[in-house]
Amino acid sequence: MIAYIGLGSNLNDPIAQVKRARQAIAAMEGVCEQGFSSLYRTAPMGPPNQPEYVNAVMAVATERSPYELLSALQAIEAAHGRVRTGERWGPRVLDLDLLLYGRYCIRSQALILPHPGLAQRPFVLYPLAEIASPALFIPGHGTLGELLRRCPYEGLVRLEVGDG
Ligand code: PH2
Ligand code: MG
Ligand code: MG
Repeated sequence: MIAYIGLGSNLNDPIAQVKRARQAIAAMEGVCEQGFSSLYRTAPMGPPNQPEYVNAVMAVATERSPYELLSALQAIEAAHGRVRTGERWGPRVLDLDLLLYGRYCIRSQALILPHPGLAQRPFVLYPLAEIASPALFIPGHGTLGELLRRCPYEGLVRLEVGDG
């Protein structure tokens, strides 16, 4: 299955956080990196009195279930110093979001797929568009190309060209 993961950080050297997280994900058992976007510096969504984020999107091929993937991502967040404060959309050392898992639609306590918010967030859609086809189908929303047309390129600065 092809899955897409959103990476974000706005504390403690965000660029290094995102790069380290990429290595950790690529090293996971049953996961094979398929692509990695550029890094973007992005305006914070949510409370405005927080530093800018660095965001990127990674594609992986995986044999692991969406729940296994989710808990492995949460373990990486914790290992990389993520402390869950409970503040909604507040600053964080590392945020790893499972965005898409093939065409799965899941609505459980632990996991919602596609990731809610994916369809409106420029810091997800534009990096995703670097490593996925505009024809990528996003259940409940249509194609990536359609979503991009409705999402202004706002608050994004591309930092480094991806090598995915
Ligand atoms: N993540 C949040 C809250 N706000 N803003 C940007 N620009 N990028 C993020 O990844 C982000 C955010 C909570 O996950
Ligand atoms: Mg997030
Ligand atoms: Mg998250």
